[in-house]
Amino acid sequence: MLHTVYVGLGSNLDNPIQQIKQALLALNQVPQTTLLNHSALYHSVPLGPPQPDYINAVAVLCTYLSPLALLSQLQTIENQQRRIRSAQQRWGPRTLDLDILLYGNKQSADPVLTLPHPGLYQRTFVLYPLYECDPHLLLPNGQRLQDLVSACPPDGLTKLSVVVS
Ligand code: A4P
Ligand code: MG
Repeated sequence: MLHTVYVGLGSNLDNPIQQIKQALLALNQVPQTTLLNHSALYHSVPLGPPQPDYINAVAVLCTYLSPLALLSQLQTIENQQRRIRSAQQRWGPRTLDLDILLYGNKQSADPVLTLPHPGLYQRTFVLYPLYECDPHLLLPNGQRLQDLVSACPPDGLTKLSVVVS
């Protein structure tokens, strides 16, 4: 069955704009998956420990892959872009972070793949690019994305005019 998936992209190391562009190209190559659309790139101040500013975006995919198979594909892309995971530092800097924000209407509290992504509800750098992709989106719990956006002023977030072809 075909599922619509929203993926959050983030980078704050080694030329983040280039990292996000490269990740969008890689998402377009994932098997049994089509990249339908993506938001603009956004500059955002970091959430978490002091670290460089981020570039964030959201991509819309449709896929036949299961949630875990898609997660594995995303982690492969992170590794290809030399993502180094630090066991000590949560929310630390990274060349590329790919999070599954929404996988259809699936809801799961499994820590291996929590759906929707728990950070979705209050992070400006997720909500605004997601809203750009689908302003009428309803979350699996029935909440309107538009209401979350209205409750979350876009502090520290700047939409960039960089062209991603
Ligand atoms: N995992 C569980 N649910 C999911 C999901 N929905 N999508 C598991 C992807 N992965 C999910 O992830 C750790 C584990 O989470 C994975 O093995 C997977 O099984 P990770 O990518 O290795 O670690 P992480 O990204 O450091 O952890 P976390 O808690 O997901 O970090 P966040 O929440 O992604 O925060 N500030 C700005 N401005 N912009 C950012 O993008 N990002 C972070 C990272 C911090 N500050 C930021 C930004
Ligand atoms: Mg992550």
